Amino acid sequence: MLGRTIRYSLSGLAAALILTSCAGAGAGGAAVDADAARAVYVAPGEHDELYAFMSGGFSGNLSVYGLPSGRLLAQIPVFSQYPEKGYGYSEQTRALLETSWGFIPWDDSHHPQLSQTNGEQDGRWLFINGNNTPRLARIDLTTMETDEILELPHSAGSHASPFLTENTEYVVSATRFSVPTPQRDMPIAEYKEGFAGVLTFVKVDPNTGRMSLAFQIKMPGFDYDLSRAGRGPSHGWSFFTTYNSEQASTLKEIGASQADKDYIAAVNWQRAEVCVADGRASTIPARYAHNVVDHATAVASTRMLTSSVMLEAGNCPGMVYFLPTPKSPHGVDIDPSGEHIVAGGKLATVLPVHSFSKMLKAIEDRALDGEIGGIPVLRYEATIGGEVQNPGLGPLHTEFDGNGYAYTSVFLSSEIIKWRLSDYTVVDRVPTYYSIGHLMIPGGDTRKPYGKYVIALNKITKDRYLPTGPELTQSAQLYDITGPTMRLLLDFPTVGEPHYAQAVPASLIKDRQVRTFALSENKDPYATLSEKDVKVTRQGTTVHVYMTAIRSHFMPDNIEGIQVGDSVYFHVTNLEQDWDVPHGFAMLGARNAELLIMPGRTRTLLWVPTRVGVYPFYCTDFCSALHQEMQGYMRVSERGSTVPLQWNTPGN
Ligand code: K7E
Ligand code: CUA
Repeated sequence: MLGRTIRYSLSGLAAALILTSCAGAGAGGAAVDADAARAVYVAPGEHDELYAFMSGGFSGNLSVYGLPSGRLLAQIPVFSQYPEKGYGYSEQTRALLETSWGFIPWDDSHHPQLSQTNGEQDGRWLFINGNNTPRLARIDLTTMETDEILELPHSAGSHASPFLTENTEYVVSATRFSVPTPQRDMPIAEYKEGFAGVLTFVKVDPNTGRMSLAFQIKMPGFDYDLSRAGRGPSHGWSFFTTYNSEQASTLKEIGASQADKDYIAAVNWQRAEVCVADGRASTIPARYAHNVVDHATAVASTRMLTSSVMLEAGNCPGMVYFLPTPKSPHGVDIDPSGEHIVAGGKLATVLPVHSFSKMLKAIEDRALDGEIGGIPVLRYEATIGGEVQNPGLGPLHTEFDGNGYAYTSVFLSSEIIKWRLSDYTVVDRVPTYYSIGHLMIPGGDTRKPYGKYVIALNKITKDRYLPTGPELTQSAQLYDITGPTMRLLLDFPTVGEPHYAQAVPASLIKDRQVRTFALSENKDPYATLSEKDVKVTRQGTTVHVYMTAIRSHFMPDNIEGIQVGDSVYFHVTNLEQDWDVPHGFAMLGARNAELLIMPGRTRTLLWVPTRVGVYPFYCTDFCSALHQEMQGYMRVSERGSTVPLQWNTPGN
């Protein structure tokens, strides 16, 4: 009787708990405490504390959020055409998407990386990889625009990318898929003999940020998944995870999961520099595009490059070592001190942490376990610092709070674990909703983490948001990490799949935001700096319209004498010199996009009229009370028509 009473009341308590959590947090079910709302509330008119740059995954772009509010502030187009801004459509930006394969309007971006000086964020640039057609992009954080894209030759899936060294000496990239190197027609079954993985070191100019391919390292035909560079004592080294060290060429799901251990490749890039200088590398043919924006004209152009410097891993003793690591590791992350090398062994039962100082000792002591392709394999026991027990199922990525703790995302068991670096002990764990991939602590990959929050970047949201057809939004979750236990504060949706993200204190970049471009410094070859200089010219079937835009008119507004089949280039200069007054330009029937022209800039749209008639163009961005009047007409006549070329300006 007594037992029964207890049982009833226990089940009653359980029911109450379920009801409470349902009522508190919707069908997803996580309880959020009453103070959570206050912790993320940014009052109207106030600014967020941090900028977060979130990878857009297969959208190919980047989105900018404010934290802690989770408000979406901007989308920065990078690898994908973006009609809202005319990016990749306007004549000035198309060249950014050129590759050795031609114009490619899409990619899959994974890892944003903020530039660093002395291992700390310096707020200058952000780099991000294109995974599919291997590319690296650099975004200027004063304009939040893509400034440069460099294609990577001899690479196939630049996933371990772009992980930069602590003074941004290099952005480093490794191929995920090994391929025949150099490329050639060969049987796939001969993978082991003919396929290789290539690591790429791209030099960054410390003043301009401009990238140039310094050298590449040819490695055994494994899959190279992720990377981080050392810092402090481990500065000068880069670490790469590998899987498929079995070198299976088919059915990889099984074939690449056979061995107990794969490897972390530890690469001494300062040693590589010496070998390259000593002539141990060879210059080999390559084809890759380098696209840069000229800052005077704001016009992008492409240069095709034809060679790269390749170093065979086995041809530079002391440059590369393999650290056996269980099992099919995904992320590799280095703690703020530069000593701990954490591998996210996605099929491992423990979370292995190598010690950098033990690694150096193992190299000195020749504590070897054979070699692969001339690369020494160090003994696991000689390099391992410790193993985190009971890390959950499928640990992937680790970030650090700067207070002696590490935070690891765990995919299969959908959780974040917090563990102590000093004794590898798990001290806290929280569920994530659901299937977390990367996680991010502001500055959590630097010498000086900003800490305060950890953000879970989740693959699946199931029931956490209103349903939107067969595809549900991807999602981020914000947790407070200032106390001994992690505390969920907020869910917010993301654009595309958020692989990785980085966040920076707003104070580091907000006062350096460009507000307008000086009209007097506009060196676009088709710029029109004053309304009195507008004109329309014809050379054969090519028509150039030199047009200006200012509240609330285009000059000229009406143009006649255009013929079917002409190539009409609208070169529209925005004469405004006020912050946040872009004008848009859209032409009926243009098989293109709009232009969105920032103050002081010139952008060009190509229109090829296909039918006779009179067609309007108009401003798309609501710029003033008379925005709706910001419009004009194009008169299109038959080819060969005698209608003279004329345009309308006041008093004309
Ligand atoms: Cu783990 Cu592409 Cu960095 Cu996604 S990757 S999760
Ligand atoms: Cu200009 Cu609306």
